[in-house]
Amino acid sequence: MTADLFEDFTTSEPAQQALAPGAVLLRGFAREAGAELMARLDPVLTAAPLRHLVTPGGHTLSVAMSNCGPLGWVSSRSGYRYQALDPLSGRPWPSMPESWRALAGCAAAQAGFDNFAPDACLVNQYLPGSKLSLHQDKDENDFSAPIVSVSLGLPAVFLFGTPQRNDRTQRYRLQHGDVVVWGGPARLAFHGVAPLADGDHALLGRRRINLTFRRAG
Ligand code: MD6
Ligand code: FE
Repeated sequence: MTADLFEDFTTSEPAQQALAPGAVLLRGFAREAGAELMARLDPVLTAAPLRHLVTPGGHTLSVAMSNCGPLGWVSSRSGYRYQALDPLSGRPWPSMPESWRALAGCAAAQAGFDNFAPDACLVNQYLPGSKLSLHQDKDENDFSAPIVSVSLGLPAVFLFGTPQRNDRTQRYRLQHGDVVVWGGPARLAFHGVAPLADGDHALLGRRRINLTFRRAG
């Protein structure tokens, strides 16, 4: 009761918002950890630099991507897949920082998915204008595990629908520290990110970083 009143008077939106059965937005869940999470970013990106992947259809993604953890998601003319080696270096992806893994596990548990053990973390960098078209995350072998998506830096508009491509999508503003978890009946929901608006974030400058944790293998 007290907590509800407190929330109502301090923010216009609840800290935890159901997007669909199996999908929840945890507002500010990673805000306190944000600086620690960001401190682990440079070493990951030094070992496995951000790159613009090409889709099987021949388009170049406006979002720059890298990975850490045992498996990494890659796209090329020959398809989408997870692989243990970075095609740029021929070496394993850098290891997943323990604080990242822990944060993802806590967020999953908060959303009702216990024992989430991600083996892949996709790092996405959005610059002003970068966008991600509506898609499903369906290249993983294990759909019983949720997707955990952590937003850092500039705010973005996240589009979230259902497992049917033609259903309406809802729009949610994701801010620094927000975490979205989707699994169960929402695991194959279509989702995307609208073109990033320009801005200047105190910690990250003119960009948005999204960390997406999966159980791929
Ligand atoms: C987001 N990202 O940036 C959501 N999926 O908030 C994704 O859904 C996503 O960034 C697959 C590959 C890269 C992504
Ligand atoms: Fe996705």
